[in-house]
Amino acid sequence: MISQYKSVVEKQPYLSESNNFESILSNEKKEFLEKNGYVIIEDAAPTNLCNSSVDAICEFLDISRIEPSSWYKERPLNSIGLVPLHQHPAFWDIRQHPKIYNTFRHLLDEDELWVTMDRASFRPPCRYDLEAYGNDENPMHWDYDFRLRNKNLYQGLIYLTDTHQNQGAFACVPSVYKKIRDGKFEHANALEKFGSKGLFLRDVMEFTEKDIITIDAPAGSLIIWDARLPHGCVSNHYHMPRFVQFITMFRADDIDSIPTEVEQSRDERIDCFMKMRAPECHRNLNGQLDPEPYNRAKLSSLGEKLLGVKRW
Ligand SMILES: O=C(O)CCC(=O)C(=O)O
Ligand SMILES: [Fe+2]
Repeated sequence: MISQYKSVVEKQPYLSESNNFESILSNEKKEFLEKNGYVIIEDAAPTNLCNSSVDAICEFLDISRIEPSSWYKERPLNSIGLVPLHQHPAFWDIRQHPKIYNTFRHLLDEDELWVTMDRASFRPPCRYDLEAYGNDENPMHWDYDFRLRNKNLYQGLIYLTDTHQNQGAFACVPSVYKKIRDGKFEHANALEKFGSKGLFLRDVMEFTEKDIITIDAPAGSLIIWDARLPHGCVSNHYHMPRFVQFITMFRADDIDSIPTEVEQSRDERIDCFMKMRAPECHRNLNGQLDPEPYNRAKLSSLGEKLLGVKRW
């Protein structure tokens, strides 16, 4: 399975766009994120790059984007649709896109960033006649123990196709985020149950569907959320699959800004990239190919810095 994919990104004029990042993540959007725990940035990733990432996922999973009979295998790789693919050049073309960088740059108020070499998600519509595909909900949870952190931590994903509210959309509980942010969370004691794999909201408090917001947005939208926001995704009851690429950025070489669970040294990052391997924290998933059998991405000057191979 050698990809025919050719990287489309040439050297990026990201510095000349640097004065313009206000238009990508406006101050209103930054305030919305602070107020609600999440924000949607439309048009962050161009449609052609999103389509290339969808193609990469389809090739990896051996499915067709439009042919429902190809979406359901005897057994899915896992129950929540994670696609263990990381170094595909299509993923890198989104990671090194100047708009995405400038969004995080404005958000974190920092020029020197590293990007995560994160995976993707494919979730076809639920099929109740197939036990393995009857429910693909990812229940509300936190991934990182935010009590251990003294800096804001943001997570993110990109909708690679238009995503309807019922289409396995990203979902979250802003009311809980607001209480945590304000130091008014009544169930703080129950957070003692936090483990290295995160914590489900249902193990901390009771809540109902009405507390959950589901986010529909067009292809190319970047959704960023604060790690204090309980989040997950609803089951896909639409007629089309959901395709997502996960992505976030951290301050380069700043251990405090990176959760220990996903922390990597500069050398480890470069090694993963050069050897086409998943970051260690994402290894050994069902269906993983190690190394990933694709051509290595062609990095722009920005991409080289976001990886760490070139110093900022
Ligand atoms: O798939 C989703 O929409 C949510 C994924 C999630 O929980 C995460 O990226 O931490
Ligand atoms: Fe999560």
